[in-house]
Order: sequence, then C-alpha cells, then structure tokens
Amino acid sequence: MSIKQSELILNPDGSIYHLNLRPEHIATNIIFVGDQDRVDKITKHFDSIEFTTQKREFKTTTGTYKNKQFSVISTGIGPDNIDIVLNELDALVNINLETRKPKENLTSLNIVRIGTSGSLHDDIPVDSFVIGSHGLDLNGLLHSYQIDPISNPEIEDAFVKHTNWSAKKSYPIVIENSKELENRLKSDKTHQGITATAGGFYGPQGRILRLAIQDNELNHKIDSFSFNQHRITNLEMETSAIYGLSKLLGHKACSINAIIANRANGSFSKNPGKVVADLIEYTLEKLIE
Ligand code: R1P
Repeated sequence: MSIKQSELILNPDGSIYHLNLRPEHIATNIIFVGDQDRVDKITKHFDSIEFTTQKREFKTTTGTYKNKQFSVISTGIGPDNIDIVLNELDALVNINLETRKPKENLTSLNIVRIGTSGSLHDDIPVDSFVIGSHGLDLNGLLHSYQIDPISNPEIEDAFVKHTNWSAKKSYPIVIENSKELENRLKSDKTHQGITATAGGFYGPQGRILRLAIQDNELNHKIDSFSFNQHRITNLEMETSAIYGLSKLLGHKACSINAIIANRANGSFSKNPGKVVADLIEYTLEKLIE
C-alpha cells in the first residue's frame, strides 16, 4: 500500500512539504539547531557548501567539515516542530518518494542537537556544556506513538511519585540517548544528566511572570530528583522528542546544550553568543575525531 498524498505531502518539485528537501540534499550526519540563524554559525566553519534551502523556520545547509559531510538543520522552537523534522527527514531516507512505500533497507542517521538550555543546579554554571544522557518528556508529544518499547517505566514512575505529578498533565516519558554518539561528544568539558523537555518556555518550565502556575515547586522537585545516580541537569524544549522519535525510527541521537541560564541561582550568561560559538567548535571537532 502506498502512502496517500494527504499523509506524505510533497511540493511540486518533489521535495518534502515543510523541510523543502529532496533525498539527494541531505547527509547521513545531521546537526540540529533551534535558531535558523545558528545554521550559518556552524556552516561558516565548513570547507565547502553544496546545498542550502529554507522554508519557514526550517533552514538546511549541507556541506563538508574537514572532509566529512554534514547537513545542519534548524528545527525552530519546541517538540511540535521536532515531530515535523524527524518524520520528514526519515521519509527522505527511508521512504521511496516515487512509489510512496517504505524502503526495505533502512538508513540510520546520526543526529546531534547543538542547543541552548537552562541548568537546574548551582554546580552546572552558565557557559558550561551538558550532554543529555536521557530525554525526560514532559510535553506529551510522544504519547501519540507506540512508545512502550523505548520508555523507561521505572524512572518515569519514580519521577511521578517524587514530583506528585498531576494526573491532568501528560505522563512523563524517559528515553535514552545514543551511547555511541555520547561517547564521541563527552570529555572533561561536558556534564552529563537527564535533559527535561518542556512543551513551553514559561509555565511549562516553572517561570512565573503574571500567570499563576499549576505547581510552584515544580523546578525544585525536578532538580531534587535522582534515580540510580541520574539527576535531571537541565530544561529545554526539544531533546526528548528527538530521542524518542529517533529511537522509534531507528536513528541515533544525542543532544549537547550550552547552558545560558542557571535556574538554581537566577543567573544568565554574560555572553551567550560566545558559549554557543564555543560549543559549535567543540562539537564539530568531536564529530570528526
Ligand atoms: C527557547 O528560547 C529555545 O531555546 C532553547 C530551547 O530548547 C528553545 O528551543 O534551544 P535552542 O536555542 O536550540 O532553540
């Protein structure tokens, strides 16, 4: 059965609907960033650029860094965008867009997110780098898929108990990263821990401006949680969706975030542009080693 036009949407030039890409445009080594302006901050280091395109917040540039081919893709903000990017990227490699049928031999992509994030601990200061050993999904996106094979009920149940998680909110899901990619990226410069992924920037991450939130103590409950020596190090908006969908689709994924805010002591980086630039250079070098 071929996939209907309404489900797998192609543009008139044969490119996939939101990403505006055809299969020949992408490498198997992928770097995700949130901000579309961060794409050029990575590709300015490349030896050569083969292709670039942009539609909405999804900008892609493919080229080589020290002879290794990468595609850098901006995902915009949030897990909802990750649903689009991961499904369309997977379709480019694992669905025959002419017959509209899944391929028999599947391709596994290496996906690294270079993001920004807020730390939850005093000992993970602004301007440091954090690798997400797991993604803690607090936003519900992954519940639309059959996640039983990739979830970790022991940690999830312990988290729900520790935080007295409201039954009215979506049940948290914990998904592991690719240890192979983590081993490439980690060093004495990186912290490792569970990266919590919220579905919003303010209330869902415990920020209070004018609106009362459902649980004033949530951030403290999150930062005081640990399970088998895993603690929750940081909060952002994409990692768990990337880990979950990558695992379900057979891709490898790992997230490395520049800490630009420290939620434990209220500080914000004096030069967030520099820590992101440093993280980009660090990650590119690690990925070609
Ligand atoms: C919020 O300001 C955005 O910044 C963080 C969050 O995850 C969210 O996307 O990451 P990026 O800088 O990678 O977008």
